Amino acid sequence: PYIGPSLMCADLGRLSESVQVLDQGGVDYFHFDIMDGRFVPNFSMGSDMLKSLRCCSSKPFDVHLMVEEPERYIDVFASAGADMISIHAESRVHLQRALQAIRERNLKAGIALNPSTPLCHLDYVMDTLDYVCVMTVNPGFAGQKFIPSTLQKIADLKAKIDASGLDISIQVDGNISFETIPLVVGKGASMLVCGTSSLFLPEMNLELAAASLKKYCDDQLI
Ligand code: S6P
Ligand code: MG
Repeated sequence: PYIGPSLMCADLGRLSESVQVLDQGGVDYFHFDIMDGRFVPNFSMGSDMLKSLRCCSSKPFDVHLMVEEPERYIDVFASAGADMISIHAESRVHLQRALQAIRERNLKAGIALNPSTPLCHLDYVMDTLDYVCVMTVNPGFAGQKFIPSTLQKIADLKAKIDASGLDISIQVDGNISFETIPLVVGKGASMLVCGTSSLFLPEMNLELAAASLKKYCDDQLI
């Protein structure tokens, strides 16, 4: 599975240093959580932060828009240096138009789904979709508990993608830990969002944490 550090969980005062350490440590992409205080009751990062970190890594920058009216922000994140953007199906959005707008900027287009949102929201837009971000916690905060019913959802999504014959990746976001990684990967997830549960650990420096997570993921037989 691919490792994507959730940068809102990093030491925000030393963000560029953390990105460099993680880049060298062999992570596969970087996950940026964007919140507007409306779609979720919190704030996190913005496009200027992404832009100023662009020089620290050439790995893909993945933007998770937890905002109402995400279409308004596609251009600003595309110009800042995003490579992939996911929008929430539950936000105020014309899904197909937004996905198409992301792809027209030559970025990968994703849909994020809250834990209770059914997969039928993907119907009719599968052909304009590169990845699905399955939220395994309710969005808005790091450090929450894994919601077990999302495991069946990942399995159902994998079956749906396989039946479509399309090339769509499954990303999982929320309490992705050494305990939950084998479970989600076993159900078909290939992109992990790694936050306080697996990578940004108070008792371990980032270099060591990245190395042990990478070893753990490389050793996964599934
Ligand atoms: C939360 C956000 C996530 C978190 C990540 C935190 O709304 O979308 O990307 O940053 O899930 O990871 P953890 O391990 O603290 O749950
Ligand atoms: Mg996220």
